[in-house]
Amino acid sequence: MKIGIVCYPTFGGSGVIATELGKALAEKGHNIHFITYSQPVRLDFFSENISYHEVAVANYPLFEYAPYESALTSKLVDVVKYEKLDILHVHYAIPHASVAWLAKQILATEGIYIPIVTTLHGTDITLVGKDMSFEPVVTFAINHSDGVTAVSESLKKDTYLNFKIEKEIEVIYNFIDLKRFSKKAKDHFRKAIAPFGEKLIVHTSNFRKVKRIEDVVHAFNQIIKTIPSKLLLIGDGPERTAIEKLCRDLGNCEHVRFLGKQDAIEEILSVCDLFMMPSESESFGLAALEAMACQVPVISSNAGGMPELNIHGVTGYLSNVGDVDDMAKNAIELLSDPEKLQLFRKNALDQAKKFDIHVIMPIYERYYQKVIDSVMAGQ
Ligand code: GMT
Repeated sequence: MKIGIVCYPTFGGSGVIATELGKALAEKGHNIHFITYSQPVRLDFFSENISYHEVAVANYPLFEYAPYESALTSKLVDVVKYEKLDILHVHYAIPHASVAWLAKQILATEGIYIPIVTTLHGTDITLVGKDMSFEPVVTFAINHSDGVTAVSESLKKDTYLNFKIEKEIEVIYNFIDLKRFSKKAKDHFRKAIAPFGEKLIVHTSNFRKVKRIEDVVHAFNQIIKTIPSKLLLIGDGPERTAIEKLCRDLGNCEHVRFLGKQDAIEEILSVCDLFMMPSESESFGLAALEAMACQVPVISSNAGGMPELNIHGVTGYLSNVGDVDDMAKNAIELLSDPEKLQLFRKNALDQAKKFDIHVIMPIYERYYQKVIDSVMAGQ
């Protein structure tokens, strides 16, 4: 198949999933065209089956806001037409789903019919998308996509709850490349960061409010009173300064390391004992899946799709959003019981294997074919 993929080219979960999916489909022999405003961060190798089309937004003194949507629409029309794409897969509803619909209408005037699949990722539904300033467009674009997928049952439910959706939504879970994300022998790194055998607790995110990183820091503050440990905070974003200040106020800076954005995250995860994800809302929790693949159990909130990934009492523990005491209690219990920790590590890996890219990618392939067939049948 010739597949166009539209996504945010950043470290965000939707961009990572879109890029990894495209890479895996290309490896399988499909022809993949990434259409994004800069090269996707995970698109780090050359393949004869992958092309990258950059969306350049022309600047003009009249534009207070660069018209990204118009530039992307024009680029989609161009790429679909000249590369003869079979299907367009757009990730994150805003603005990609409505842009794809407009491109489809333009192409139809020339007798070209391009099926559109929209994948809903999370905040496009649970946070930003349902805001009045976007809701009518998101509802329309979902209802006019030829296929719609959501990354968890919880996100599917939230979509039906928050929008008037007439379309059937297919759940296709996030996935992981277990070749890359596996426990690596990096003990020298562990010794450097925890020279006295301290336990290592880790959190990775884009440091947005929705991640509730303050809960990680407060829970950690309770944990270090019982268990000598270090906290590794990976990533960067708007909350970073506030979290640094919180550590200073709590006086635990010497035990907290801000590692910033990291490429080889799997190497750091490999030496960690616990992963914390106390998010306010989390449609799936790709970062937790990456930790689990590296045999790190998860202490998380029970928001959104987290219970579909992190199995309470098996791969980690779930707590109500904001229940820092419960998170700290669960972490202390697990860190002070080596046998249980070992069992949870194994369980975490077993659970991660269910989301192996080689299991999930063929589901997308079959879904694309189903959507193409139904669009062709309706012409
Ligand atoms: O909101 C983010 O953290 C980024 C966002 C995205 O779309 O880039 O992540 C969402 O999509 C990921 C991939 O499908 C999911 O694993 C994350 O759970 C989801 N984030 C939220 O729902 C907050």
